[in-house]
Amino acid sequence: MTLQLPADSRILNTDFVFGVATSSFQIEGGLDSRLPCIWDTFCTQPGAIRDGSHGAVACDHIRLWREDVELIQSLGVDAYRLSLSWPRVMQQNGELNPTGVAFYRDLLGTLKAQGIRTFVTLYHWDLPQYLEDEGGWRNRATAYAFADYADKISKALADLVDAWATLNEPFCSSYLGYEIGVHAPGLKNKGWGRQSAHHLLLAHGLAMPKLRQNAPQAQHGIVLNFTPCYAETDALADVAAADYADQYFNQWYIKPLFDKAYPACFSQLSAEEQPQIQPGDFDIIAAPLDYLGINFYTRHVYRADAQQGFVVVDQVGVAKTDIGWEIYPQAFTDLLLDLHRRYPLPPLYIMENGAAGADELVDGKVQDDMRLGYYQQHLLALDNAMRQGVDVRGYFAWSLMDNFEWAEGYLKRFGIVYVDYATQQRVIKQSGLAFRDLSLSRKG
Ligand code: IFM
Repeated sequence: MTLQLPADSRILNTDFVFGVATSSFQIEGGLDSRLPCIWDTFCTQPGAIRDGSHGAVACDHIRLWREDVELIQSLGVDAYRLSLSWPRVMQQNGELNPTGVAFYRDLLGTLKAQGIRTFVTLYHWDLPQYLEDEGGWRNRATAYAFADYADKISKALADLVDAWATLNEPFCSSYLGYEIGVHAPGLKNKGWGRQSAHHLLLAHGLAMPKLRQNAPQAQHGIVLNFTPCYAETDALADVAAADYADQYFNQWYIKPLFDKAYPACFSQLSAEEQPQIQPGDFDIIAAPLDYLGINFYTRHVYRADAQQGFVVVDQVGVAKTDIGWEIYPQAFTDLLLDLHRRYPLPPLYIMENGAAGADELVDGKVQDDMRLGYYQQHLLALDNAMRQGVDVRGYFAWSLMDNFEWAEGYLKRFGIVYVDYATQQRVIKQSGLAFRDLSLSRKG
């Protein structure tokens, strides 16, 4: 099976960036060569990770990175999106860790030497534990620590990075980590979730001018995830419920970047739940962006609920991925068009899109038809949005390879490359082969 796009699709233009993505904690391992992070701690909490696993080895990328670069090269993609491990490159005294910096210089240098463009995220959830011990993202000082880290590491790697992103999915870091506690550091307090979100956005805004100054030739932005919110019925209450959820889960993270304000749901929070905002914060947060990264996987359907305000309505009898997320590509098109209408967007990159599958290696092959179908449908949905005027410059598959899927441990496989965790053997899945063929077909 192949991935097919209409011959006149702009996705097929050679200047459209095709890439694969990973993150540090999910693939690196190498726990002994860096400081502990909040996920190391979270993984020790009984019941926090579904299979009781941790990231101590993961895909052992810290040892196998040369082979992994060859793998990326063999996929025929233009770009690789990775994240830096903050606790690998910074020491507690605020100095860079030369060993950690050398690792990324070697990795990025090798990618560049192979002609692969480098998209680097500074924060994909692995906060140094020593900062969490001081309050983590609840503490305003963490935003300044992040800006300092961004400053130092962007100076050290400036010549090797094509695009910097400050944060990946601040929704997950704040809401999942500090508000409902299903991700590290596992805290459950609405006010802490909102305050953490504000400090994350502040951290982004503080880092942007430093990135721009240290790497003027690179592009600078942030990566946000969106789960579009649909009302179950046309009833006013359901429509209002979906709108509230959209403000709370999606617009909260993008509106301050462009409008210097939180959405209207802010005023419905109690005084303790409202984040403390200092004068000038929104001016910092709304630093100009060269690009906006978008991550999309699924949608949610909402119903009004007398007690909770809104509830997610499970969709029965519809196609879902192995992690239980509905496959609904129309929401991808809808999302892009909606953002395009609401905000003065810079060029967009789809930084993550993909599906978890119950993959099995049989006779040296992984026949992941569901994932292949998912990519096919979502590339068409993207093409549809681009035809209606949305300026999208690139698309990254999540993920290059199976990896540590956070609270799901190693149970959920998102890779277009299969990883046998017992042997660390990598096998390109059928979706990966199709992705390679599509990417190479653009180059004639
Ligand atoms: O694996 C994650 C990734 O780290 C962030 N975005 C969603 C992916 C799938 O859950």
